[in-house]
Amino acid sequence: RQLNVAVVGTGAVGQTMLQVLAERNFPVGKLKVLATSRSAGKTVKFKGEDHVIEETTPESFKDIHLALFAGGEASKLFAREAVARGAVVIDNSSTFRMDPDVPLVVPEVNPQDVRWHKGIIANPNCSTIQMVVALKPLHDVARIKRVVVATYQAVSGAGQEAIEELREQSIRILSGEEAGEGKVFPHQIAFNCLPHIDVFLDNGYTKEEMKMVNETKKIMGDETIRVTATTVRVPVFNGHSEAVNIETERKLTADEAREILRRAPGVIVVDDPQEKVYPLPIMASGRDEVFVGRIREDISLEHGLNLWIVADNLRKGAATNAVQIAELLLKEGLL
Ligand code: 11C
Repeated sequence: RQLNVAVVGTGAVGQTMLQVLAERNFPVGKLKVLATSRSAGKTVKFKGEDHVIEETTPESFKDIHLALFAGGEASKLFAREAVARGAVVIDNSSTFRMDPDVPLVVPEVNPQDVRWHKGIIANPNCSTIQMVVALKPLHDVARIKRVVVATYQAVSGAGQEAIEELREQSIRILSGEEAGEGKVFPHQIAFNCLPHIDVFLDNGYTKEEMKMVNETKKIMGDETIRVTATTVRVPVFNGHSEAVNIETERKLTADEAREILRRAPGVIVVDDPQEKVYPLPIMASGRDEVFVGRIREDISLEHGLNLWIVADNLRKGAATNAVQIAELLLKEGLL
């Protein structure tokens, strides 16, 4: 059966959604590409053919079976309108993620949660997705009590304009000029690191950090896991990296963890440091799997492990995860 699909958003994530739908041969019948009036009239390619971008209105979702929202304001304005017109929405924005009526799904971790959807299924934050794909198989065996994570997040997570900002600043600095005023980041991003992603909250954490805390518990289905995060923007074009420390109830050796992760769905273990082999953003960029390496026992803790987790934030962190949810809905007869 062919499905009428709408993709809402034509930025970095929206474009990647189109690419992933095509690559995975998702059964797209009619395709609508929707965006704001700013992009309406322009064209995007899908399977080699030009599609004219239309301005999103509530009526855009008439006869649409599946609507993939890439993120941003559109979700608040149109996701419920789409559901009211019979579409199932997979939403990549943070709008509905913590809504108790909305499942928050990573197919390798909590596929069963798609079954209770009421029209909207939320796609988690990119930095959360890659972390839980690697942690869930360890949690199942040894129960994770606490997670301490520091992220090294690529600029593509902040969209197409952010990619341009890093490129232009880098060119200017390497040409001996001033970096100039940026529009996206609060400080120069080229040749710098910013411990600031999204806005600061009253507790001193950023919203991005609290997303990792709250979303991890919901996806893993375990409110008892304690999580603390420091999220950092680094001058990498694509691919988020994470240094993750976990404390488990039962002891796991590094070898056991490596074995568990080798068998885990969606994970590739890349861990031979003597040969200079470990995950890198340039290795993960363009791939759909989560790469894990530097797996070692925490020498300061009895039941602790350190891991280095890298994935393509636009693909597994956003578009691929959303399309995998759609595939899961199809398989379960929920679309
Ligand atoms: C970033 N994680 O890298 C953010 C982007 O809640 O979907 C994704 C924001 C979100 O800037």
